[in-house]
Amino acid sequence: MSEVVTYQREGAVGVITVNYPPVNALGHAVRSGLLAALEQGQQDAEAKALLLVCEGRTFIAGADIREFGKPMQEPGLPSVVEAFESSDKPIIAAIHGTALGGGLEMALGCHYRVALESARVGLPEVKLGLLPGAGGTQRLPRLAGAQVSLDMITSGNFASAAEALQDGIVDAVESGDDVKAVGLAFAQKVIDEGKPVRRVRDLNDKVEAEKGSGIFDQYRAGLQKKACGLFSPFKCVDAVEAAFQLPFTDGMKRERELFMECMESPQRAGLVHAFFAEREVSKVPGLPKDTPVRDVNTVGIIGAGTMGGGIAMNFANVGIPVRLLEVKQEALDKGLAIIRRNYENTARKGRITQAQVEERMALIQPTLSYDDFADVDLVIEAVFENMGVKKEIFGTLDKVCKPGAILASNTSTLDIDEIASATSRPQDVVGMHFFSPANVMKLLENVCGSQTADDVKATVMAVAKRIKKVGVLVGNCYGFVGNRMLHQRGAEATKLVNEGASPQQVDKVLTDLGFPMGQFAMSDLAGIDVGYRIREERRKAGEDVPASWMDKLAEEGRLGQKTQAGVYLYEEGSRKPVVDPKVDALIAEFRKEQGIEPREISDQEILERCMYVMINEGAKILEEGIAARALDVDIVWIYGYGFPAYRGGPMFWADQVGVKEIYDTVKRFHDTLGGDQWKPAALLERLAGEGKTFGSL
Ligand code: T1G
Repeated sequence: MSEVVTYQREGAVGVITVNYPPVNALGHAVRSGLLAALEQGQQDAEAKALLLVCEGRTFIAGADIREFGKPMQEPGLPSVVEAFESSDKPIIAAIHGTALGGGLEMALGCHYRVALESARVGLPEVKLGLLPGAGGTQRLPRLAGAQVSLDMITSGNFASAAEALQDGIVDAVESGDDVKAVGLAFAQKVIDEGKPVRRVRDLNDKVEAEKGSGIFDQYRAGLQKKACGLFSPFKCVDAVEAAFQLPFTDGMKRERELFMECMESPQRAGLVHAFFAEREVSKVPGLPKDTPVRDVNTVGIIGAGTMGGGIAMNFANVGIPVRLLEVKQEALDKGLAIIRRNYENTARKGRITQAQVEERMALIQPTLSYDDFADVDLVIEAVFENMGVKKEIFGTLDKVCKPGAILASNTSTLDIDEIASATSRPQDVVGMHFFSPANVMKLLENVCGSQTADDVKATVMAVAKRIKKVGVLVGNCYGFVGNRMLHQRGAEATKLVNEGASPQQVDKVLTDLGFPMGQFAMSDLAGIDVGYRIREERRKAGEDVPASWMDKLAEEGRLGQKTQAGVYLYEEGSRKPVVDPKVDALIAEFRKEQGIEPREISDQEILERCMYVMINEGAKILEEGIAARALDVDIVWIYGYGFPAYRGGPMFWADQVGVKEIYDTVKRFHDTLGGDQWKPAALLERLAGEGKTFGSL
């Protein structure tokens, strides 16, 4: 008898119960257990109908993703679904929580489906680089038709129980939270009314009616823009189309072929890695899971600019009161107006109600006085990147804030220890680096100073979860993890342009890799003056920072999108970068001044120099312990900089390219180009020598 799937008759209903925490995933034990329980139900003469129900938080949430990439153990899921569908007793699935992927496919193999009104259903396989591989592409269209099936399967979005009822995916929706009672009542009704064994595979009206419709080609055309380099959405369309072209059995064979193509793709490997990495980052090595966290019931934010305002919204969105401090009333008014405008825009798109706009605005209390920070639990400083200003603020906070208040800086590069040195409580000081726009970007780099207390680390990681961010705990160095690597990529990209590449050529190599925007389009978004100011500060501090053609842009007032001209031109109200011949001329002029003879540079050299310098920096970050694991670096880049999740993040991608290949190239660049950035990281050299990967760390 299986521990994870049990059979017990209640009255005339044979109840098959799955209990495999945390989400009743269809691992091998569950698949075998389901067949065993089904067999018992078939043999049980007293059972006139069978009920499939789950214990715990949710109905089956899909195949067990941890099994992907390993040899598949029989019984495979399609055969389990088929066994249920072939039962000569009606089988009812009772759904609570989220019936997803293989879980919904199990339910579609049953003859009736009843859901709690709080339940949701979905086929999110496409988010893992896959497609529904246990009949979902063949059965869903037979209930819901082509459009609903294509929308659901290519987006991976969940549908509410009400939507599922409307689309014919479930037969009834019931209130309450006792899913077993609801299932038993529905099963008894099926018995009392003598309802037949209704196999979804035999329902052909919808697929007959839409045979030959042009929807599939239209859908493929539409996906060209939306798929962002992913190929499994197109395979999803092919699989669904087969339901309208082939008999069920042949359609299932076609689905299997397409599923296996996706399963074997590097995109699936990347997306599955990203799925688990996003969950692993919150489990910080060396920080016990039961580390206490401090209460955070009120938050003080210093600075009502773009970042401060965006940060304030994150807390108001989840009902946490915020005190927003500025030095001048007009700055406060401006900041609040921007916050309100952001909320009004969201309400206009129907994502929140006007009442929620007002509720959230009411939670953001403006103030000009530090006295209002006396009782806040967490302060986040979000003023401009100047160490002197930050130290002055933290000195004031040290005097004003209550003992135990956490004092955080949103600095994107500066030294947390130096900031903490302005206080008498370095153990309470931490970095909380949000990414712009702070109310949108999911990444939160939580930066530990050398004296930051463990409960402060645990608290800011818990805060990240509460405000729906992906928190990554990182160490303290210039640029932490993300910006430290980005800085190297930016420097290399700028040199490539010095040497002969154009900004648009460099950017295209990066967007072809899957980034949403290239290095220079990003500079235009952030503001050319941001980098310019940092270089000027470092020159003033006596560092040898080479002249850059980008300095000329800043000196000519071409600051990027905000001036409609930077590396690129921007039409009024447009964010689309347009190549400007004047910039090409400015670069040519700069090369002449520097005595540089431009040369043809290949896309491959651009890719290797932009990406491998990042990997080498990532390896240094890992060997210095600034990031605990390669997956932390991957998540920083996926959620902070739009690194394509289907490539798994920079370190996962490096493993796929080949660590040895990268090491050899980095070594070659060190020999030919020179510079510390090309000095191979010891870790990179070791892994290459041992034939190991970053994932093996
Ligand atoms: N397999 C294995 N583990 C899973 C899992 C899964 N499908 N889903 C979640 N977990 C783990 C997760 O790693 C975490 O573990 C814990 O459960 C809680 O998850 C043939 C091939 C269900 C909406 O894509 O969307 O079916 O960190 O933190 O925020 O066609 O998990 O606690 O150790 O995310 O409440 C299709 C993926 C698979 C669903 C719950 N199914 N999961 O969210 O909790 S492919 C999916 C989710 C498939 C078939 C194909 C979410 C959730 P730990 P969590 P949550």
